[in-house]
Amino acid sequence: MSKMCIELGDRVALSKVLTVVETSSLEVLSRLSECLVREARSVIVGITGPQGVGKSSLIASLIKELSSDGFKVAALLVDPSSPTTGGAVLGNRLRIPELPSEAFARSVWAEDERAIPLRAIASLEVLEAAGYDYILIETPGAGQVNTSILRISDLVLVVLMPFLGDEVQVIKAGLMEIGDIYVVNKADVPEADLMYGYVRSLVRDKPVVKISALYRKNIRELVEVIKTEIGKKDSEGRRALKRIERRKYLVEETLVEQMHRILRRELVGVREEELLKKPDRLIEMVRDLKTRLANKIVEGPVV
Ligand SMILES: Nc1nc2c(ncn2[C@@H]2O[C@H](COP(=O)(O)OP(=O)(O)O)[C@@H](O)[C@H]2O)c(=O)[nH]1
Ligand SMILES: [Mg+2]
Repeated sequence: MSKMCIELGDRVALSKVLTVVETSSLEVLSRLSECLVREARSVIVGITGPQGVGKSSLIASLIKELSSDGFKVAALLVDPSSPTTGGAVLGNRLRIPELPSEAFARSVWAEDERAIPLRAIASLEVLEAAGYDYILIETPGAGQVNTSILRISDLVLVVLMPFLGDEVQVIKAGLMEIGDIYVVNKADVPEADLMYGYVRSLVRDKPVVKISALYRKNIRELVEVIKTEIGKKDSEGRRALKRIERRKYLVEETLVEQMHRILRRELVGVREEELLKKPDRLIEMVRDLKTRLANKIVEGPVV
């Protein structure tokens, strides 16, 4: 095994590799190709839900519980806040105190809260190569439901809590379709029972688990439900299919990112007075940009 592959076993070295992967995803993955695994090794659990419901706290609890079972656990916290302020990034990291020695956690900045960034998907491949049994990935689910979590996760946990107010509309609008397991957090609050009943009535055929991430109540029960649901997915061959879907997403996002970059550069060259003319001129402009974009893609580097 090459030095690079062995280094993935060291948390500090792994962080450095991930930093490089985040800036130049596919290229670095190709350099890592001998470490990447052919068979699915990691169970990827997506954890989504509105801001403040306790997703990060739940991840901290799950890391502890799964680690005590002897599993190697990694967590990726996708964070839509600005990378320049750094506040939330650090905040997310700090909420996981006393990380077990075998576990790993990292924040990934996302410019768009509706999509999972390419750098996070590429990081999943590296974490799988590093031998993690479980990779927990937190994505924000506020406002718009982030359905890209479905494309990359073997299992999706939707986290809710009492007193969601207006967000109940969001839940009705889409969150109730994307989850494999529903988690009602903050069970220490009396009103949690009401929320639990409500969620139960909305998702009749899916498991609903009431927990307290902060006080670590019912985490063991949740872990058992996760294992049962993963077992079902495995027996139906769904995890293998999900892995294919994940790799498609990786290829797709690489191209989308590249096209965006080129397009933004090309648009700088568009004369402003052209944009002030009648809108039928825009069709010509789009046609022209399309040709230029295609040429740039053909001439440019592969990734
Ligand atoms: N009462 C109570 N508060 C909790 C529980 N879990 C998390 N919280 C609190 O809820 C707030 C938001 O938690 P966080 O994990 O950052 O939520 P996220 O935005 O969904 O990641 C924090 O102040 C947590 O301490 C719980 O089980 N009970
Ligand atoms: Mg969080």
